Amino acid sequence: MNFENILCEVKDGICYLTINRPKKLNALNIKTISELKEAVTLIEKNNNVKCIIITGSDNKAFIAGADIKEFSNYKSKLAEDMSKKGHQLFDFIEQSKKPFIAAINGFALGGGLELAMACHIRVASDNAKMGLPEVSLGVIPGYGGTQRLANLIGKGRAMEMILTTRMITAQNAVDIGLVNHICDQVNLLGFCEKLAIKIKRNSPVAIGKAIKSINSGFKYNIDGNTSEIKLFGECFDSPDFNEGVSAFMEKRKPNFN
Ligand code: CO8
Repeated sequence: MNFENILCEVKDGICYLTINRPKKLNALNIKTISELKEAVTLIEKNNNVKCIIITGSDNKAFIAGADIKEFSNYKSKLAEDMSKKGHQLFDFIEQSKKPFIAAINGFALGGGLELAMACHIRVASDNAKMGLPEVSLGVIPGYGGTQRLANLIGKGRAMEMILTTRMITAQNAVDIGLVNHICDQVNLLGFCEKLAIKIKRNSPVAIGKAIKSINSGFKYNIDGNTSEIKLFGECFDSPDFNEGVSAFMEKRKPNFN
């Protein structure tokens, strides 16, 4: 599989997917989202793949969010469409019968943390920082974050993380159950590989059904996601959105009234 913004390699039943835009801290632009969709669709059908590890290239970021420059001129309709596409991809990953492990090797922010949360297991390197900074840009998490974060760490903590935009450390993330494990950055992929090897010894059919069964306990979030898509789109018609995104691009602090 040849892609522009992702690397994809299959070895001994494990597929390694690396988001590869290091100069932009692996930010998810439309091209990357569509390549990821193509890759995971092929992986789902490939019987040689038993487990997938997703990571970011270089040692600074897993993914620093959706590409802010790309969506800076969006209005509500386009934003809703983008949010829907992201939801479809991340739901596909969450509902996959093959386990996805997120190897969080640095910043996992906004859409990046949302992708990690769609994976079945998360492991973070000790330098990782995680957060959902969207409200500082005048938008809200639009790839399932308002739903999955609350499911993973509880409503109160999710409210605080989203409303304050505070980035948390890997140790904080382990403490609140956002990630399963923490390890040195150099050992991160090896650690994830060991998990993948343990998993792929087991029945692929049973693994698929276990994932489906665990997920079925959280189906109530479908309404939440529909409302998130609509609300996310609405943010793009607000002056706060223009101010938040302009401030980021001009490398200054936003000034919201
Ligand atoms: N989008 C686009 N470019 C980015 C992003 C991003 N999310 N993050 C970093 N970059 C770029 C920077 O602009 C910079 O590029 P350049 O060199 O051309 O100026 C380069 O990556 C390196 O970044 P910095 O110089 O900023 O590196 P620092 O070490 O100073 O800071 C940070 C690292 C703290 C991670 C900082 O880059 C940052 O705050 N990034 C933005 C984080 C953020 O707000 N993410 C959330 C985005 S919103 C989102 O994800 C919504 C999800 C739903 C989307 C639905 C789509 C419509």
